[in-house]
Amino acid sequence: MSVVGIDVGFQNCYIAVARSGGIETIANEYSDRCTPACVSLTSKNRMIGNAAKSQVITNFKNTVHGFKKFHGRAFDDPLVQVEKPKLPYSLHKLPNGNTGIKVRYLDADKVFTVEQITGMLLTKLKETSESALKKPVVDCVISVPSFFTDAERRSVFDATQIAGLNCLRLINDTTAVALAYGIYKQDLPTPEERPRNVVFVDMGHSSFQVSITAFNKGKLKVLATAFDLYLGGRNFDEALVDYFCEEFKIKYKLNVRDNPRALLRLHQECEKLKKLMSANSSDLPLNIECFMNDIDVSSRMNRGHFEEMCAQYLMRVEMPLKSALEQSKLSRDDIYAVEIVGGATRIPAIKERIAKFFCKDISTTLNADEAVARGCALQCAILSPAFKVREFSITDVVPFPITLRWKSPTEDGLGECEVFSKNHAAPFSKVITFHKKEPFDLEAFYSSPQDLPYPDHRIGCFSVQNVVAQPDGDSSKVKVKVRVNVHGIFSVSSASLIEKQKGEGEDMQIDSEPMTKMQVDQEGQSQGDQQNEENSSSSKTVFCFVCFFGFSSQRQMIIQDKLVKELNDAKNAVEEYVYDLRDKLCGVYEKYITEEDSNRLTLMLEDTENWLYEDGEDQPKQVYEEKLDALKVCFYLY
Ligand code: ATP
Ligand code: K
Ligand code: MG
Repeated sequence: MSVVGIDVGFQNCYIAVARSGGIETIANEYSDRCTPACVSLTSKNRMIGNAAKSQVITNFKNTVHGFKKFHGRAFDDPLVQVEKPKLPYSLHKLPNGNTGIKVRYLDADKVFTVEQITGMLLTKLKETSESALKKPVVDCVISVPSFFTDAERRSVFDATQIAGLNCLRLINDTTAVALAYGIYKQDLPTPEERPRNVVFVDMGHSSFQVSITAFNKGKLKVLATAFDLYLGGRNFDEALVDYFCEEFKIKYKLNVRDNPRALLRLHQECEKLKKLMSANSSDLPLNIECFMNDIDVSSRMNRGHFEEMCAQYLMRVEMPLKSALEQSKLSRDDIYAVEIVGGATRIPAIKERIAKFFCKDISTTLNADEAVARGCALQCAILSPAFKVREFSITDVVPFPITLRWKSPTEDGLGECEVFSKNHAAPFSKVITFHKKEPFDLEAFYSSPQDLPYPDHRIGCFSVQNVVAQPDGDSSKVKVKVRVNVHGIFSVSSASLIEKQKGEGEDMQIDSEPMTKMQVDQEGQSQGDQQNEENSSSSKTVFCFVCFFGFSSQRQMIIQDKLVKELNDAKNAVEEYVYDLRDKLCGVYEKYITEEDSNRLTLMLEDTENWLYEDGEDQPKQVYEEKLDALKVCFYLY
């Protein structure tokens, strides 16, 4: 079993693995610990990572980067439409509405899904880890931004499957960082003492994330998260690009924006200049030879001027910090440390803003580039039975509140209830009891669309089937288990009908409006998949069909395929039983059974067979299972 953690960044990916010496980040074949999130398709092959990055300018139409935010997004999504004009490659609307990436590959036009592109990238990262570990890599933990919604998480998860990885957990970036921070700390307060509260700030290339986490010995609990989805290192590059485009228009009469290659080159040079300015406050040169139309260009920039240009971005640093602090209900004095990671936190003005807000020096005890990957590997080590690591419990939060709405075809019981509030502990399972006489549908959606960084607030629709009234006409109790799983994804995991016990009864069914009544049992935190259900004699699992809203992903197809397969298996089992028993009645059983019984059984088998082609043609799985059980019982009675 492999222990691997992967930080899939918008720009940069890192891998950490567990080896005998502990957790370490590993280098790729270019001796680089950073693998660019870049895929380049050519007429002969595909290149991924460093090799692809070197093609960004020469093969700009077919070199794909900056695609992380397209996960789970429709082509018409406002975010996609904002990104589209900035990309050197083309986007394409897929038949299902998703964002496709259009390239020329092996001399043919090809449209890839974002899952396929990330799948290619992950395949590369998998190979890199395999060559470091010298064994196959399957199990891993992968980071996602804490603000990713279900659709985005499911899409990333699909990409891991395309790459042949078994993702044990999609962990939030800042939670991975918190784990990397806390697990080796020897001096954390005991569980009885007041926790140590630490702020984690991660500014990468594309976004800005903040979390406040409480630590005690052996555990961490995220208290709050906040973010700016559109604030990252690339905004600072773009500010410089804008500035020089204007300058070169006047100074050299060049229209840089009309020339994709020149624009990409300017981007690269501006990013270098930005990094230099982090270490150097003096005037710095920008020189690009043969930039456009054989013209060499040159200019200068310094940190002071740069900060003025970027004032609008620097201003936005405070908001998420403030939001996280307010949500955590802590005061500045309760904060033990402010730890920063992510490449863009190296910009001095950003560090200053963060320090100023918390009235505290900021700490850089973690490796800014590798902390996320290390945290992922640590989580993988904790989940892996093959690796010994200190026990450390992680409680994350639900970033966006989730509401469940239910309705039935004829009963007028329409209702809704917020099942997971903002910052509710996750992963977490709850059992909800409904009183119903017929099948019903559950719709899950994010409660506050206005706070959601995603255009569709629907999560999924779940239909609870085969619900019937009790023999005495009363409503049946249906227990539905809902959860936010380890990946931060919501689901309805099971539904069971509780059959009324003799003697039990009247007083628990007194509710006059049975169908609208709903009760939520907190089942406590469940890190794994604990299935400690009802005293099983009285409960029966009812068929629950699942459908996701939003953008059909491979996962949805996998789930549907699985349901269809289970259904077919159940139906085939009935058919096989019929044929098998018929053979045996004329064979091995012949001499043990009277002719009369044999005829009766044969008749029963014939009935069943006819049923399978008529009424039984298209039934829920459970009906076939019951039919099979009934057949078996009939046979044993003889
Ligand atoms: P995201 O977290 O948004 O998915 P990422 O994880 O790929 O993106 P990081 O690798 O954390 O991003 O950071 C990359 C960004 O940090 C780039 O914008 C890069 O230019 C910037 N950066 C790196 N070093 C410096 C530096 N010394 N000064 C300023 N910016 C820097
Ligand atoms: K990264
Ligand atoms: Mg990052």
